[in-house]
Amino acid sequence: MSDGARAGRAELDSAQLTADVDATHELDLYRRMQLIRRFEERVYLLYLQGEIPGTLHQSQGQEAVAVGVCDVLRRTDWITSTHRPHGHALAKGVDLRAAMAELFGKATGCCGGKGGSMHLGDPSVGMLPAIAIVGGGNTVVTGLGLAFKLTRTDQVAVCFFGEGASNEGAFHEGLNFAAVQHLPIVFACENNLYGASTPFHQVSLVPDVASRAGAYGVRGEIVDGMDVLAVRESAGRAVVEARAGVGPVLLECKTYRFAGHSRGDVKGYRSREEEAEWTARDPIVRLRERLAVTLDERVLDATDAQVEAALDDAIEFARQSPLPRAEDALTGAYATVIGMESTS
Ligand SMILES: Cc1ncc(C[n+]2csc(CCOP(=O)(O)OP(=O)(O)O)c2C)c(N)n1
Repeated sequence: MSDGARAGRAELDSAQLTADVDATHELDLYRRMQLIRRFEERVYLLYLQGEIPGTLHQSQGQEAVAVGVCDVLRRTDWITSTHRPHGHALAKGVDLRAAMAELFGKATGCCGGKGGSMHLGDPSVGMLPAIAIVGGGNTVVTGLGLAFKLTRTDQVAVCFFGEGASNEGAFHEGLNFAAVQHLPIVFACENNLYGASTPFHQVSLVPDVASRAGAYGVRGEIVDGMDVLAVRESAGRAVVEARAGVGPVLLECKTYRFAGHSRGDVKGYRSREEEAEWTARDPIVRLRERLAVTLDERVLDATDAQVEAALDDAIEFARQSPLPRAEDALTGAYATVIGMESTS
C-alpha cells in the first residue's frame, strides 16, 4: 500500500472510530475509570492494613489515559506498562479478581502471585507483564511491533510510559527503531509533571515530550489527559495510522497523579495550589457531570455501587486464595528454547 493510500485509509477509519460515542458507551467509560479509581483507593488501604505485601504506585488522576487509549484497542492488540500499571491492566481487560489476587501475592493472581503490583499482565488479553525499569517498555515494545510487521498481522502495540522515561536512552532508541521500520506502535506518554519528586522542567529544556517526535520523523500529538473522550479520539487516530502501516505515533497525554509517587510519599515537592488546580480537572468528575445532563443521577450511583460490589468480590477472592506453593517457585522462571532442551 502506498503512503498516500495508507494515509487515506487511516483518515477513513479514524472518522469511523471517532464517530460520536453514544451515552451507553460514555457510561461504560465512566464505569471503567471509576473501577480503576476505587481499585487504587482500596488497595492502598489494604496495603496500609498489611494485607498487601511489597509496594504500590497508584494512578488516581490518570484514569482517562488508560481507559481512553485501551478503548480503541482490540483484545488482540498488546500493551506494555510500567511500575504504575494497575490502571493499564484493568483498562486492557486483565481479570479484576486475578489482578487483585496478584497484588495479594496469591497463586490465583495473573502472574501466579510471583510478580505483584509492578508486574501485572496477562498475555491472553494482550498485556505483557509490566516492566518496572523506567523506559524498559520503550524498547521491548519494538519487538512486539516487529513481530506484528513480520507476521503481517494488523495488530498494534501501545507502550505506556512516563515523561521521566523520555530522558532514558531506551526512549530514543525505541522510537527511532520503530520509526525507521514503520512499526505499528503508539508510544503513549503519561506526562504527570514529575518523575518521582523531580519536576520535568528541571530535566528537560523542552516542555513537551511530543516535540521530540520531530527528531525521529514521526507524528507527535498532545492531548488533554484529563478528558477521556479527547484521549480516546487522539488515540483512535494514532492506532488507525499505526494499524494502516503509516508508522508509530508519539502521543503525549498531559495528566497528573493525585497520590504520591509511591506509598509513603508526602509530596513535599509540589504545592497544594497546584494539586487543587489539577484535582479540579478530575476526569471522572468531568465525565460524571457531562453524563448527569442526560442521565438520571441514580444510574450513575448504581454504576458506582456495581464497581464497589465487584471490588468486594475480588478482595474476598484474593483473601481466600492460596499462596503459591514452594515447589512451584521456579515454574515460569525459564523458557524452553526449541532445539536447546536438555538431553540429560
Ligand atoms: C532505569 C530506572 N531508573 C530509576 C528507577 C527508579 N524509579 C522508579 S519510578 C521512577 C520515576 C519515573 O517517572 P516517570 O517515568 O515520569 O513515571 P511516573 O512515575 O511519573 O509514572 C524512578 C526514577 C527505575 N525503576 N528504573
